[in-house]
Amino acid sequence: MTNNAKVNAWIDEMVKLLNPSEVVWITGDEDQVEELRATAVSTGEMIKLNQEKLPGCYLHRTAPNDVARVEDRTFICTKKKEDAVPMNNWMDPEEMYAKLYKLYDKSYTGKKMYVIPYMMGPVGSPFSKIGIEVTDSIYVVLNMVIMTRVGTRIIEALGTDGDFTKCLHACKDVNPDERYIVQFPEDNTIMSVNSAYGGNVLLGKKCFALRIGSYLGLKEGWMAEHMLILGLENPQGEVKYICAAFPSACGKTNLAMLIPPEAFPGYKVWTVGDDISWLNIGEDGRLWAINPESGFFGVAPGTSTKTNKNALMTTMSNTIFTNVALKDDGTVWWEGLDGDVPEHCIDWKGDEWTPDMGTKAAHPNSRFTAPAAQCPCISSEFEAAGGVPISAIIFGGRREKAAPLCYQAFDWEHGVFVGSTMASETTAAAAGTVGVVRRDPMAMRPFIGYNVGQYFQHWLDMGKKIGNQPKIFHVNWFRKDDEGHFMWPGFGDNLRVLNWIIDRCDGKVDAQETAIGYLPKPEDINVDGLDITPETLNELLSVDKDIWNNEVKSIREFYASLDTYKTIPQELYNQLDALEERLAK
Ligand code: OXD
Ligand code: MN
Repeated sequence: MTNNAKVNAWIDEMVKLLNPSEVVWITGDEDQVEELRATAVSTGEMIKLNQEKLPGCYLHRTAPNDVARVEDRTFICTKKKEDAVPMNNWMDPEEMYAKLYKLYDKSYTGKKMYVIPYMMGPVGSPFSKIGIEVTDSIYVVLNMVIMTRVGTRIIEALGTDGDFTKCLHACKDVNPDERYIVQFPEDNTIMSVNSAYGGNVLLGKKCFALRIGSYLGLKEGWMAEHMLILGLENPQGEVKYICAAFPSACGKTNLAMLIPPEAFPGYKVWTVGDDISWLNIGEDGRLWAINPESGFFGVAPGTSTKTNKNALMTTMSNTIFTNVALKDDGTVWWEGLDGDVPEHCIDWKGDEWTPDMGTKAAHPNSRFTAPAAQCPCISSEFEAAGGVPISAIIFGGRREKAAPLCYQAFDWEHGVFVGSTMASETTAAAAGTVGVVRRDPMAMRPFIGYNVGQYFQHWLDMGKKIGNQPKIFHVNWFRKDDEGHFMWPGFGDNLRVLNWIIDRCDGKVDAQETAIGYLPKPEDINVDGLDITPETLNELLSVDKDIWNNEVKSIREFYASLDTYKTIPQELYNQLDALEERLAK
């Protein structure tokens, strides 16, 4: 398939290790992909859905113990421990390789070995990178075909001498006690074993595009971030691009595909990406973003015509659904989808389900894997080799109380401080307790491929190199009143806040200066057609000093917990002191 000696040597090594019955190179040709679908259906690995209503769509169920990313089983293995901890689990690479090689040993016996050459980023972009994933799972192959650019054209792009990220996956028996998701950044290598759930096994996504990507970004002077990318077009036809980092399952896909409310005629949102951005400094001194992925691996529950019509439309064909419910008519269902709750379906575990059972029909982290090109609002710049120029960066999380609806950082350095202290209530995207507040710097907590203090320093250093810096903002769509109701409608109405953000970038609107940053003046948020009282809006745009004094304490503790190797930049401690002083005034 290739005359790249490095690829061939690695594949030979893998064949010896794994002992497959056959090696199958993924060419990306439709005939081959169709044959794989048919095989997966014949073995029960996938269920063909109603092809009249959902052409090209399939359903897959994972093992009930294998439904989310497993952060406690995810490791960054670097020669020196301090290059990975304290935010990551660490093990000495030699020790980890020995452990893993034992687990992989002959694990493909009697199975085929699929070799997927793939590219993260548009073909032809100087910012794109190549990986090769070896897997024993057709489900992984079919997902990678949607989520990345795969096949012969990537082998051609790699050439005889090109470098690639080595990605090895084996389902084995999905034993959670021997499940490992391991990155070896210094060897440009990823190894995943004993899982078949998306985020753990589609190795181009979190493992490569974020963990290995962030490490490469540090070495090479760019950034890999857990950010959506959208273009906001105004009625004059001008498009401004925004990146936004929210933790997993906090609405990145929804914001990326937002449909403007009626009060904003002539506005449009164009989707460039919904999860990951790779950011490079352009010759013009601006920050330019590409989306390394070519599909959406979105959370299904809660997706409806009301919350995200564009996502729903994207999934109407050629989509793989994972762990959603199967309706009697061969279509799919999940909690929060439009229409009536079905009287009967097969739940995500494959069992009979009726509404009176009181259980969820779809797993809360059930997903759709859909081609980005099918999105009705996909940006014309989606395949642009140079990416799109970023005007604003937004950080945000789920906070019931602390964070106001929106505020702007005073400058880049303060923005890095704001990002580094981000906090959010946990969701079902990762295994573990849901709903507890945890600090999630830049929404990258599970994805930084190296030491977090160095990562903050990299953000500060990049700021110095970007001549024309994007402005940095923080948003919180999830503020609740004392009765526990959401105070802001969210979804399409978030455009009202994006519009203020772009106006700030364009210097068109004033703001109130507060201890935590610049807040919108209530009259500058267009609430036409919205059922919201002036009191609620004022409260959404207020800063509670008691809460923020507690935040200061909690951030101090957080920084201390990260600073075992004294890597947290002094600038960030200075920012914290300055915040404390402003609050005391
Ligand atoms: C994702 C995640 O799948 O962040 O995007 O978990
Ligand atoms: Mn994500």
